[in-house]
Amino acid sequence: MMRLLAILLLLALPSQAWAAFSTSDDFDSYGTGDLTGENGGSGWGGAWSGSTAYDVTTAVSQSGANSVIYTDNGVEEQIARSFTAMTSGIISFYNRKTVTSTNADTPILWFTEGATPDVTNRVGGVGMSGVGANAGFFVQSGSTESQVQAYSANTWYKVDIEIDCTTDQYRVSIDDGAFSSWYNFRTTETQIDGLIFYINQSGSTSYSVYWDTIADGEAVAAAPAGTSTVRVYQGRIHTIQGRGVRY
Ligand SMILES: [Ca+2]
Ligand SMILES: [Ca+2]
Repeated sequence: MMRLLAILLLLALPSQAWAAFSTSDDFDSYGTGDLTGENGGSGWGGAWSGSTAYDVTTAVSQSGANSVIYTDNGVEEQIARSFTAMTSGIISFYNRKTVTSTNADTPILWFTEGATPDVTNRVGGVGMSGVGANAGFFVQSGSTESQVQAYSANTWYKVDIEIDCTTDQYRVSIDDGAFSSWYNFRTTETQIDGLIFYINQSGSTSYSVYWDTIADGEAVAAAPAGTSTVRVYQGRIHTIQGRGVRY
């Protein structure tokens, strides 16, 4: 009886408490030009909103014909979008930069919490930097930065950000590699509900940065040769957690 009661209690937990990232956009339904105002994909709470320096382009793409390009213009700026709130799960996207220079601006994908996603309510994020000891993909929590791994110019990388609002931490995997250590959110949060493509204006070298294929990391995680068992195992754990079973 106790076991039955426990199962019934678990089934009765509100699904919102276990909500995962269930949002996607491949930018392929848009015309070229300004991204701001575009409202495709699924799982979002409104259109892309922000700087007209972010454009849909066919120059290079990771999926379909289109990606998003930002070309350096020496200004700190952002474009943002709200999505259906998540409490745990994996935000997956692809990122690419034309230079590794120490003197180029730093693009960062921030995840946020708040009615309007903005750099002021950033919670954590992953950037591509050429600066100092943290050159490469790096995570940022407040003013603390830690390198995840180096990157090569003009190469698409898959970035997975695993969110955990129970511990107020996140971790990162590049190209389906091992996850980083867990890093603290800047602020404690009950949910995450927005993201930003952000440019931290810090250098003078001209460059471009691209983003493509935002998706649920659990749904799109391709199994690299020889490691399929690991990837399937991770996916199963998340599915089980989504049904409220504790370990
Ligand atoms: Ca534009
Ligand atoms: Ca695409």
